[in-house]
Amino acid sequence: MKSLLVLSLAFFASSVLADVAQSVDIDKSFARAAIKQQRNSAAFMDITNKGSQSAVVYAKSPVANIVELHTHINDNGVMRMRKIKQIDLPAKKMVQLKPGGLHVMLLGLNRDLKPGDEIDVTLGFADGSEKSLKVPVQNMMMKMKKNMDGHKVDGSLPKLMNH
Ligand SMILES: [Cu+2]
Repeated sequence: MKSLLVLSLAFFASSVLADVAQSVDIDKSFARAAIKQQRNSAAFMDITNKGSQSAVVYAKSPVANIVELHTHINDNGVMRMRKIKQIDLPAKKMVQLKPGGLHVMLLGLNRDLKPGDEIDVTLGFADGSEKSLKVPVQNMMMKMKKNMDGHKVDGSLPKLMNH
């Protein structure tokens, strides 16, 4: 009888606790267009965490062979990309993934990303939950021009990093 009570309490607890995917809102998502020789891209978005402290611990997408979480660091005036283990999501805060900052790196694209396309991106959170997104592809040549000039390849990253 006692074990039944414990079991039902456990079930109750798991059914009322919202997972991270449910307490996170994604806005303004977009991915950078990449055609022809461009085999890399990146996805950006605003992530609002309405729940308690968590993190994005991985991302995946069917359009890329490798998907990594990246940030930029200022290395003596040169902005360099760095792979990071997770993107922290503080409680009740919005975290912006944007050009020149945090981003979801799409490496080894297996198709062109044309402006107007929509790609599937899935974010995985620290609690094991996942959120699937439809991310619109945008042409960012104008927007990115300034940023691209300083977007240098990090020595520890694979050669296919060419933007
Ligand atoms: Cu990157």
